[in-house]
Amino acid sequence: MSNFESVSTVLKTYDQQHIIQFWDKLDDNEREQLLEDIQNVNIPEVVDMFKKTIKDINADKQKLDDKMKSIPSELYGSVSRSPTELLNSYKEIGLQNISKGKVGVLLMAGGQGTRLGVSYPKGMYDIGLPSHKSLYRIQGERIRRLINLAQQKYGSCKGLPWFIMTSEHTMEPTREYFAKYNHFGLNEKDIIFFEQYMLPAFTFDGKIIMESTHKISKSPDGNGGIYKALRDRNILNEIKKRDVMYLHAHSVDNILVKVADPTFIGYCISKSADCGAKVVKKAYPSEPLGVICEVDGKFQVVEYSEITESTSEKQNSDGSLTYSAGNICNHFFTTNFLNDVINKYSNKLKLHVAKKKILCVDSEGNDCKPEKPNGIKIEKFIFDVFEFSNRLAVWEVNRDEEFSALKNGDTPGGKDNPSTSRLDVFKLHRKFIEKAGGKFIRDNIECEISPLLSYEGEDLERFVKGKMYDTVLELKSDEEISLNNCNKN
Ligand code: UD2
Repeated sequence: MSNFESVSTVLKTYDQQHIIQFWDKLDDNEREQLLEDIQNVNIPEVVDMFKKTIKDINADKQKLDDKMKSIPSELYGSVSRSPTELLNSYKEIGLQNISKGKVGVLLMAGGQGTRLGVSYPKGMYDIGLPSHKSLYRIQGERIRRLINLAQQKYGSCKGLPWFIMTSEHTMEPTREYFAKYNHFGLNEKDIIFFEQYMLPAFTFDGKIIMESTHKISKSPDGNGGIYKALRDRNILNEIKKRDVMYLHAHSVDNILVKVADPTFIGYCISKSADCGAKVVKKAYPSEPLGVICEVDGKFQVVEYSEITESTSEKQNSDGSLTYSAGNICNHFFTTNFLNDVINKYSNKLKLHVAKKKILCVDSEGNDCKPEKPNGIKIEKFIFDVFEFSNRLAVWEVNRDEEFSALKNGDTPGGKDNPSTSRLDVFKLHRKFIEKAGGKFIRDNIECEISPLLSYEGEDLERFVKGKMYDTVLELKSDEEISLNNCNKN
């Protein structure tokens, strides 16, 4: 049987023959592309996924809301409620494990950045800091600083591997970007890229949507696609081979992220947790953060898009939000837990559906831009494995020190955009300088500290103590200063 014949038999069995309806009009190149596209999709599996999710499309959100219970804040740890000695002891545990090479970073960078409106990977975005460093660069330099701190404290560091999940759209540009910038001075062998899988979009009646006459409409399978990708791209084995026991997983778009945060890692280890989640207090009811709560006796994250407005607005008697433990896409996993999830539970992960306006072709093969949702996208969420955890550690952090999301393009008065991210960096870094004995003549001075100099405000006294700043302040490492001088000469 030819390739075309075997493909068309499968399509017929699963009622998807429309995928090849324009076959006779395609040239050889287009036919080849279409066949490859179809063969890259596991048709029986995705059609089965559609059947499982279709029931949820119109499901009453109220049902989930009725089952949600808030978690009393005493049940989780918190930076602001912990004494300094305890925080230092967590940090020490984390840093010691980093020095022994037991910690790895899992970066989720497969999203499409649709809301931000850029066509390149979000990690390459420059929010307009004085240094013009991108998100990727800032995160890479934070890893370098931690390696340095571990070396200073324990005499050596076996490495802090960085596992970066990309997708079809972000893989090549990300790789090229890292190579162009010399992997930000990190050891290339400790940066491992892997690609998540894609899922086709469906019409409401279960037909795979065609983006063009010879291309299936596909998008990444959600950040919960990380489990399948870790297994099928052989990354879990790589993690085990390197003897990494703890992973810090986070989103690409938080400018303040403490990559491989030793305090969080130390907290989770000391609680014997198999997985963990950082939270911040939700700022306002409609803030796009999932909330950690209890459902059917288990802690889980309920995503912001999946609860009703009235639930998100619920208040306690003192006026605080009932569901205030805001998820910031910042998680801890032991390698053992990942191994269990991947081997035992990956087929049990929930499938989430979102109705979307999806570009498509009509029955004549003309491009269509729908004005209302015409289909669904299916996604998995990274936090849906919490229900399989034996011990989930929740750690509340201070928003001004650890969370400022970059989601949207700049608009006047807008939220979570390049301007708000930039201002949050300036504010935090001014606080670091002031704590180290420096002063600012005004409180709106732009201030940026290189991650190569300081991870979270440490070691700054020698640069700033007793100094008064009246204009933009960019504190750079010696390496950056000499590189700048070389570039000038
Ligand atoms: C995420 C969280 C939400 C809250 C918020 C904070 C999930 C499912 N939701 O919502 O609860 O914590 O962040 O800012 O975690 N990504 C991939 N592959 C994909 C889709 C996304 O790698 O297929 C990455 C994406 O590049 C980003 C992260 O996952 O780094 C979060 O993705 P998002 O921006 O789509 O999630 P958001 O803001 O809706």
